[in-house]
Amino acid sequence: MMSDMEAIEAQLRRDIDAAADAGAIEAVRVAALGKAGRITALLKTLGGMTPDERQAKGPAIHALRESVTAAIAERKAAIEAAELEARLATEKLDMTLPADAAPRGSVHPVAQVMDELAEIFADMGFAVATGPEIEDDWHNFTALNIPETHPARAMHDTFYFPNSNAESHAMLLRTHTSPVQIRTMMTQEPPIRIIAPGRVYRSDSDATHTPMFHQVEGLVIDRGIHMGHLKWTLETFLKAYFERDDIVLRLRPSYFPFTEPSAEVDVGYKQEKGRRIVGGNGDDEGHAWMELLGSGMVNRRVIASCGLDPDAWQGFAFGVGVDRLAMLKYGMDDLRAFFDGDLRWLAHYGFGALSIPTLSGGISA
Ligand code: 2NL
Repeated sequence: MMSDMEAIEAQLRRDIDAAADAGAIEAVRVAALGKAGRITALLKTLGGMTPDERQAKGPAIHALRESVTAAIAERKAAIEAAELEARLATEKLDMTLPADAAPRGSVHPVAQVMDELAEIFADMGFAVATGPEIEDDWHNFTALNIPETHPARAMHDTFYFPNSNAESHAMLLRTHTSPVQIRTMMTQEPPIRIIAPGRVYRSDSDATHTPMFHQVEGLVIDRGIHMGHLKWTLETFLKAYFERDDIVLRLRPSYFPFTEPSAEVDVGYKQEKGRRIVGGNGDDEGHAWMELLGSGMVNRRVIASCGLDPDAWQGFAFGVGVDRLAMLKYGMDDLRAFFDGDLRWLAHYGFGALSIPTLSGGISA
């Protein structure tokens, strides 16, 4: 028996010393200590012994199991250390290599222009207001002095939600950002100075109209506001936006139900290499006028709809298409390309994420 165990131990120690890699040492472990291993078999013989026999032979068998287990663990650690050493010696990582080029996104011109507008108007004391794109017809029409029967409602080609009927709380996609201003007048005390930029929707689709487009409206409510404030604000805004001092405005009488009086605002421009360059007097040689904004003094009925006293508070408002502003400044000629999601178009017309417009840095620099 004793010589049996000595033979097993001697053989296992030779196998352990001969194991050259992780697979080999594992095979030795299974052959010795696994379910059908030789030491496991020895341990099983203890079960069939009398207590005296077990007391006599048990300690040696357990000692053998422990010394073989320790020898295997030691050999395994040595093999792992040698394998790591070999990898460190052969595998090299050049930390000075350039990283793989990751695809880089860009800021859409519409987003960039909205940031420019926020920056320009912030400098004049305007806050940015936002609101829901799904509106009810009271905030989108009724509060703006556009009653159910008013022809202006048909003008808007509104997207209504199913089960909307004219009488009861029709839900719709907002046709302008005016409802944001209505909500602001109903929840904030004047004086109010806000711009409301965002997506608006009209059932209209051709080369120059997309069913979704972007608008920014502005609103000032204070005491003693008059059209001089409106004209100065628009002139200051357009000079900052187009980054030139020679912007000339022409105000033409117009009609909107939500303003009285109302004025269409034209700017002078000239055609250069097939592009419209904003600036100069539209009546000058080589120049013409282009309609750019709608504006006016907020209708008393709109002020009253929002729970304010129109004898105490006056205001002006305006609306302008953001997509058109972007096209005029950055020279794109097809509105539909704005919303195609073509990455080549974005690579060409998009802005770097860090080119943040500031007045001090040059608004589009
Ligand atoms: C246009 C015309 C305009 C307004 C929008 C407005 C909003 C309130 C009250 C009164 Cl809450 N007016 N907005 C006023 C005049 C014109 O937009 O041609 N937009 C592209």
